[in-house]
Amino acid sequence: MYTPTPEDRFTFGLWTVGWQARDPFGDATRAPLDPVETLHRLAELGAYGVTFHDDDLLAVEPDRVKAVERFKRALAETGLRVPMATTNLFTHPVFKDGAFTSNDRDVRRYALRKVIRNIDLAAELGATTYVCWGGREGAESDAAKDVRAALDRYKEGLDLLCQYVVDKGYDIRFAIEPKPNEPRGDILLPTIGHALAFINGLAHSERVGLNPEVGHEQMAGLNFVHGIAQALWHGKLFHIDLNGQHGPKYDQDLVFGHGDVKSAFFLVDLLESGGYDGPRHFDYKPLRTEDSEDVWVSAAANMRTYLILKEKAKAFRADPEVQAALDASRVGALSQPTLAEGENYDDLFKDAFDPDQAGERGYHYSTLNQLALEHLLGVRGAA
Ligand code: GLT
Ligand code: MN
Ligand code: MN
Repeated sequence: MYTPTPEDRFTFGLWTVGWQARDPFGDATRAPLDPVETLHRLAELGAYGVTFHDDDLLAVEPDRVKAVERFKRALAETGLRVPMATTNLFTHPVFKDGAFTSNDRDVRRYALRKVIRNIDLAAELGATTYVCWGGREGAESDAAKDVRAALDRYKEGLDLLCQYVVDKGYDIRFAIEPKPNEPRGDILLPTIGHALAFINGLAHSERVGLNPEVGHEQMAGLNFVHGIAQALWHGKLFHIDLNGQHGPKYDQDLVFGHGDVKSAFFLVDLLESGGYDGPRHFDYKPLRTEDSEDVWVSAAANMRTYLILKEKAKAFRADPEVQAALDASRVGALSQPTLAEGENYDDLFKDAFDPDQAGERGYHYSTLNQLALEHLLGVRGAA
């Protein structure tokens, strides 16, 4: 019943299951993973597709032409799709001060060439989303970076890349992935809100949206569900990175639902009802303690958890007690415009209203919250 199928549109980055678990304090604990094996294992588990950075393809085959050929063959064998691709602009030392916003102009030009080369492959493989995670775009000292100039260069880079896909006639949109810090002390476009504001100033703003990641907003103490709701409200939720995080600390990239499970529940509830029809993309890291077989156990856990939460959210919405509680809390009443058709501000003054009385009235949100929790804990019935 919780067995995923391609219709669920679950996707994984090659770099997720392929993470060798090298961290700042320790060496790799797992051998490199062949992307061809990844495709076969994910297809067996019921995934819909994979995503990749240009350099992920080189995990076991250093020759790019051969690596791409092997990858394409495995895609054909498994039927997996590539809805999204991205560029590694963070591992090589050349990007230590950033890519599009490095203080070194030659680095900025090299970064753009690296992206353009991989956009051609992304288009060939049918990807319609191109993610830009600017992990190295930032600084450790406020003296080191002229942030306004950096934003000019960030805009210049994205404007140029948009122009490139327009000129080539590619059906590709860009999705900026915000993150507050790590690996840089402070990263530019740190949250969904910063990125949304930045997108407004771009030459092709309609072609640029967001790829928010659960853990990245939660690292900043922000409410991910609210962030996603606002991204949807702006029509900018182009893609999503699902994972888990325990509050403000280093980026944990846990299995989806293995961090704040109540937030994961309301996120699935929103995604399933809020008009998002893109892939459900997992950007997690199998724990460093796990062996090469455990990797596939954790991959499957992401999808299973999503499907469980989807069922729980459906049951929550269908529960008559929940519906009565929603009415009692007047949740639906917020959708009614504050002024009636034909009214203007003068009409506001015609209301007979007692603020003291209204101030006494409860909203009964604890009841709603408890009902959600009980659905999650499995003590209330299925849909
Ligand atoms: C990197 C980062 C992720 C981004 C990937 C896309 S790379 O693993 O931690 O959050 O989504 O570049
Ligand atoms: Mn992350
Ligand atoms: Mn991510």
